[in-house]
Amino acid sequence: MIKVYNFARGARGLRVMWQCEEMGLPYEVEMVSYPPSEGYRALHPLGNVPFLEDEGGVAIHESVAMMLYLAQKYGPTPLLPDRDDPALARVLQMTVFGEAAIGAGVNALLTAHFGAPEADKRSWSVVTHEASVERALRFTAGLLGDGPFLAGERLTLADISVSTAIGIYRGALGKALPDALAAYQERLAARPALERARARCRGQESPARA
Ligand SMILES: N[C@@H](CCC(=O)N[C@@H](CS)C(=O)NCC(=O)O)C(=O)O
Repeated sequence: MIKVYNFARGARGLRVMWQCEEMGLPYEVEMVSYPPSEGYRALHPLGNVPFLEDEGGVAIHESVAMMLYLAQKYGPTPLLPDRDDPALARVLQMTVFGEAAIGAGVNALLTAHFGAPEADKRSWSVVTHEASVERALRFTAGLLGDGPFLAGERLTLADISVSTAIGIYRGALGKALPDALAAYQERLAARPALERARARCRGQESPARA
């Protein structure tokens, strides 16, 4: 059985749960306390989330790798076009871009926003990360254009990955979005699969592995 370890508000764990809901895959969720316990660190020494376990000793600690693993292991799924589909390249590119270009940059901004001494909150490094994330968002809005999704007429892993990173940017940093991305976020938020995943998150109250 697929098991997703996540913080109560861990957005990247929601990436994986949302995908499971879209694919109709059964999964368990175990909440991780913050700071993570010794028990959790014994399982995953980096101590961050999400962390995924599956049958056969599978253990993964990068959310995009989890998404690709689930699509390949339990697909075929329209979320990941097959090898002959021209949409495959864009889906792979934007799925990785969602974490490498947006999510990772947002993490650097969050660290500065919540942790840096006042004098460093607008350091060269912070301003550079901010410009880079904003550039990535403009690029994403341009790619989306008037389309409903990032790679054609249907939802793919690219949307789940990118939209989650945009959600962290907006939610945790309180940043405004270009209009096209704000509308995109609203459309995706109304998907029943995402609503179910969010409800599963809310339903997990007791921190595990304390
Ligand atoms: N690249 C990783 C990033 C994981 C990450 O930054 N997770 C956050 C929560 S969404 C976290 O655990 N932050 C606390 C920490 O790193 O100690 C992924 O996509 O899974």
